[in-house]
Amino acid sequence: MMSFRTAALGVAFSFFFISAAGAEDAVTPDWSKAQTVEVTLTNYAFSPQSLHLRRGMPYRLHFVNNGSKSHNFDSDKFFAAVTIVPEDRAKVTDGKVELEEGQSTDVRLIPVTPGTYPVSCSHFLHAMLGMRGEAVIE
Ligand SMILES: [Cu+2]
Repeated sequence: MMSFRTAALGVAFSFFFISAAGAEDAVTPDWSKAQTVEVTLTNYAFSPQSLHLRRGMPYRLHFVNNGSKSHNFDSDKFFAAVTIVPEDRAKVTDGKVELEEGQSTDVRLIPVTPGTYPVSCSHFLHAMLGMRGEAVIE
């Protein structure tokens, strides 16, 4: 038979887990409800050229390289102004999302600091040929 002490501990643990789960819900956004925004890279343009995001909202940025060579979405200032989910952080290196021809990837993030951040492709001459844009956090 369960002692009073064991039963009391069980109740205490139940409360602990319920409150822990509640706290988790409060700080973790529901990524299944994140808005997907497609960002397409081609030779030699970004679409949209001006990416508009709202501060505090969860987004899934879907980067697609439809060009015939490697491109990247290079904006260290933009990536410094957002919080990226830990699982997706490795997809951004040195402030860039690098994509081979035909490759795509998702980066889930929450914009934090409002501002207008320049975006470019850092491959040789690509910015000059038109791969320039901006990311705006409102
Ligand atoms: Cu490029």
